[in-house]
Amino acid sequence: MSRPRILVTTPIPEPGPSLLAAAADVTVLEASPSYPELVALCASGTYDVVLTQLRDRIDAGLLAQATVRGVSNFAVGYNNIDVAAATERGIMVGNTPGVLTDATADIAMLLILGTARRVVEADRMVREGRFHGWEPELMLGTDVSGRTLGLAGFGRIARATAKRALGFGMDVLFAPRPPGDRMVEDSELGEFAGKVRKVEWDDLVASSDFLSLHVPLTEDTRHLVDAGVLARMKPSAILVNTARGPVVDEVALVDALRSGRIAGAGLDVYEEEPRLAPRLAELPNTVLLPHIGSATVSVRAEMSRLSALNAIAMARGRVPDHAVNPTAWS
Ligand code: 8YV
Repeated sequence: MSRPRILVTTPIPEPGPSLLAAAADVTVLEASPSYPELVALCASGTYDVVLTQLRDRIDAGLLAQATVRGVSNFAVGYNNIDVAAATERGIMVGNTPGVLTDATADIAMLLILGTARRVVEADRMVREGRFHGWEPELMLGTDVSGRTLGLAGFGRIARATAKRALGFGMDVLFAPRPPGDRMVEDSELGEFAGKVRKVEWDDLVASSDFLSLHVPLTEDTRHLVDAGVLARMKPSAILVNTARGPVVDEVALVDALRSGRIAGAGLDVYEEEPRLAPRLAELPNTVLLPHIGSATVSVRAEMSRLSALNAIAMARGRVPDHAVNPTAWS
């Protein structure tokens, strides 16, 4: 039997490359393909499976021409893929859930602490030689303990963030997947029963000192945080986004930060990565990270392993362990 052929759109860390090479003929692109290049590669009839990154747009147009039988995304999120169109075309989609939960929650907590305690401004002051000695009112920030953290969504990463925040003495509220997706029953709270409180999305917006976003990007959550939501937040509130940039209207966010409508923002993701909304980078009351939620050596190795195993399973005609649309071939 001939070996399956797998296309990898971007070099990934080990162990993925070794696993793939042992099971298939592998082509790794050196530079991320443009959309037309990706369409041509996926439609070439050369590959059984393509291993993609978030920036690879796998939309209905590409899928309509694709000859691959599977797409293995190197990410837990798959908003870059039109899963409904993939399912319709009998193309399986895989992702990498679970392995980046703690690392991403660490970044959410880091952004909460970093914005509250003005870490970027403070660091810059020291580096620029503007620290002239201790002063009673130097770089005063906001307390975290005793403050309210509102979690938009209560999935894996939100729960891991709740765990950390409870350790810091925060009051934790959540609204299950706003606006109005499935409810989380009290019986599903597990270790969080009696420790976190479920509220409606509007309450969450109005009562949070820190509002942290943990929803997938869908048509329902695009611009979930818009000018109206920003206007209903406390003026002292800080917005944290480790989910997906387009969940926030970034232009409205810049306006709200510039006018003091809200106090600050900690962002790991942007609406049009890697571009930032005009003037965002000038604002002192922000901590801005380059989408590093999952960026630890061990997490990226696990993502590599899972995405490679998903790709190999699909190339062999088996439903992978982490299939987003397991019924695609039925
Ligand atoms: C990845 C992520 O770094 O897994 C996700 O959904 O956002 C990040 O962990 C990114 O998607 C790489 O493609």
